[in-house]
Amino acid sequence: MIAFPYDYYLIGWFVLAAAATAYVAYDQFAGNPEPTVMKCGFILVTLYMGPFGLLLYVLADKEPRPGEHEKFTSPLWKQGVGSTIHCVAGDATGIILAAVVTASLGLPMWIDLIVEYVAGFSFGLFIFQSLFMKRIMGGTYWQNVKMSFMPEFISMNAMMAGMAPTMSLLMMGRDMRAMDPFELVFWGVMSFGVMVGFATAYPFNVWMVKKGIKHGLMTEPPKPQKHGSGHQDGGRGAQHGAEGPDDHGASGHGSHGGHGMKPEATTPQLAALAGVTGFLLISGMVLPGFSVNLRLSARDVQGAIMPPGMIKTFDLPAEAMKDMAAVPPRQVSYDAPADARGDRALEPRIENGLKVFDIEASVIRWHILPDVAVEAYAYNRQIPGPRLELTEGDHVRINFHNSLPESTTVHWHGLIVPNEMDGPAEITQKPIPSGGSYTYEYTVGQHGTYFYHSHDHPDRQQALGLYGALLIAPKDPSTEVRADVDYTIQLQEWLKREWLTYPAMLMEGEIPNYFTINGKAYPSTDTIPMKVGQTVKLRFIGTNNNFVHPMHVHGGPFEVVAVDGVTLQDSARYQADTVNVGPGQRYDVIWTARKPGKWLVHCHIPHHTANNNVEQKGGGGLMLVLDVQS
Ligand SMILES: [Cu+2]
Repeated sequence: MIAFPYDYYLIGWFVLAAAATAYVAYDQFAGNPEPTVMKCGFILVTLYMGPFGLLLYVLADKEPRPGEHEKFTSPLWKQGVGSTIHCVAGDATGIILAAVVTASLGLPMWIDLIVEYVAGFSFGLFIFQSLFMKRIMGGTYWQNVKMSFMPEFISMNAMMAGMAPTMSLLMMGRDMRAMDPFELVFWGVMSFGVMVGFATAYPFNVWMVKKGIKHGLMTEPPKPQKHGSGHQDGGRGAQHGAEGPDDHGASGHGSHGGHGMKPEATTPQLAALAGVTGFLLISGMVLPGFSVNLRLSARDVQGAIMPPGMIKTFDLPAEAMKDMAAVPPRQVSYDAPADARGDRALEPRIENGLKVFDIEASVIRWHILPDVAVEAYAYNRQIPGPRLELTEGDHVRINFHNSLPESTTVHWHGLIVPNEMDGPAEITQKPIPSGGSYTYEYTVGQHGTYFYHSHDHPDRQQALGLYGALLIAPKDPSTEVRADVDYTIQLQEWLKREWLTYPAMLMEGEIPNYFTINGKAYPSTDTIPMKVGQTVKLRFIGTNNNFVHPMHVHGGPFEVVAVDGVTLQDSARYQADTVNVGPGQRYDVIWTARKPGKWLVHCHIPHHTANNNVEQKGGGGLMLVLDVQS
C-alpha cells in the first residue's frame, strides 16, 4: 500500500537491490574464483543490502584481473568483510524467514525476537557454516558444528544486537505496516536491520579472522587442477602452495581454508567476547521494550499507522492504536466528487404506514476543500449523513447496513426510543459486524433539532464522519418557530496530515487541523442568500467530538428559541450573539437580516477558522456567510 512518500523511495530501493543482486549473481558465476557458498553469501547479502552489498563485492571480493583474486582479497579488512558476509547471509536468512512465519502466526514481538535469534543462529550454524562449508573445511558434519559454534555464537550475537533494536523500534514505530510481511516497508526494515547487523558484527569478525578462528574470503583453485577429484580436500591450501613463497605471510593464515586455520584466540578472550556480545544481544532485545510495546503482534496492530506526534509507550494497548490510527486509503470504496454536498434530505419509502429509510455506512474519500480530501466514514456516501426529515408521531424504520471494515451501531441522539433501539454498542445491542445489518424501528414522540451518530467507538467513527441531522416537525405546524430560511449547521473537527486522515481527538498527535460545517471548510461552506428584513433559523448541532465551539453571528443579536430540541417558552427565549455549542448540544436561533452585506457566522476560537493554520479568503474552517441583499 502506498501511504507515504517513502513508499516510493522503497520501490526505488528494491529496484536497485534487484539490479545489484542480478549483477553480483551474474559476475560471481561468470568466473569469480571462490567457493559456491561464498558466491551465494554475496548474492544473498546483496539482496538484503542492495547497492551496499554490491559495493562490498566490488571493493573486497570481485577479482580485478584473472589470477589476482587471492592477492586482492588478502587484506584483513576484506577478509573481515568475507567473514561477516558469510555470517550475515546465513543468520539474516534465518531471521527473515522466522520473522515472516512469526508475523503470520500472530506471535508477540518479544517471542518474535527469540524465535528469530534461534532460527538465525541455527540456520547460520547448522546449514551455512557446517553443511555448506564442509566441503572446504573437511572433517565430519558434527566436527564442523563443534568448531563453528563459538565463532558463530559471537558473530550472531553481535549481528542480532544491531538488528533486533532496529527491527523493534521501526516495526513498532509510527508505521506498523512494518510488522506485516505483505507490506513493502516490512522488507525495507529488514534490509535496514541487516545493514545495521552487518555493521555491528563486522569488527568482531575482523578480530576472529585475525585470530584464525573464522574464515575470511577464499579463492577457489582453477578447475583443471592437478588434484583432479581430490580438490574437495583443502582446495584453498593447494592453491596457496602453487603460488609460491612470496605469498603474504602473517596475515595470510586468516584467509586459509579448512585445516589451514591456526586458532590463536585464548579461552579467556573467547569467553570475554562471548559474554560481551551476549550482553549486547540481550540489551538489543530488551532496551526497545522500555519504549515500545513488545507484547503486541502483527495481528494485534494490523498495520496501523499512527499520527505524527503521538506519544507511544511500552504499555500502549493495540486497541488504542487501532482507534487512533489513520484510515487505510485502500479501504475507500467510493470517491465522492469534489463538489458533492452532504446533509441531503433522504426521501422515505412508505410501507404499511411506516416511513422506511435505508442507511449504509462505508469508507469514502470526501473533499472538505477542493484540494483537501479526507478518508472518511460516511452514511450513504455523504458527510454529514443524509438528513432525516420526520414529523412528530411518525413510525419509522431504518434498515441499516454496515459496509465499514469494523463493527458499528447507530444512536438517535436525544430521542425517546425503546432501549434496544437506542444504539450504544455492548450496552443495548451487540455491535453490528462488518457486513452486517440491523433494523431500528421506533415511533417519534418529540419534535425539534436532533441528530444521529455512531455509538461504537464514536471517538473514531463519529470523528471520521458518522453523523447526520434528524429534523422533526411538530404535529401541530402552528407551534413551529418559523423563519424565512431554515439552515442546519453541523460541526466537525478533522486531522489530515501528510497523505493520511486520522480521527481528530484531544490526544497528543490527534489534535485537529481542519474544521467543517456540513462537511466543508470555508471557503467551501455554503453561502446563504437573504434579503433585508428576512429571518433565518440557524440550527447549530454539536455533531463534533472535541471542542465547545462559541458560534457567533455578525450583524446583531439573534434570539435563542430552542435548546437541545426543546422549544423555549416565549419568556425563556433570550437575545445573544454567541452560543457555546458543545458536543451533543443543539441551539436553534432566529437571526434577522437588518442591513445588506456579507455577515459572518463563525466559531470564535480563531484557530478553528483556519485551514491547517492557513487563512483563505479571510478565514477558513468553521465559517460561513449570510449574504444579505437590500
Ligand atoms: Cu471552535
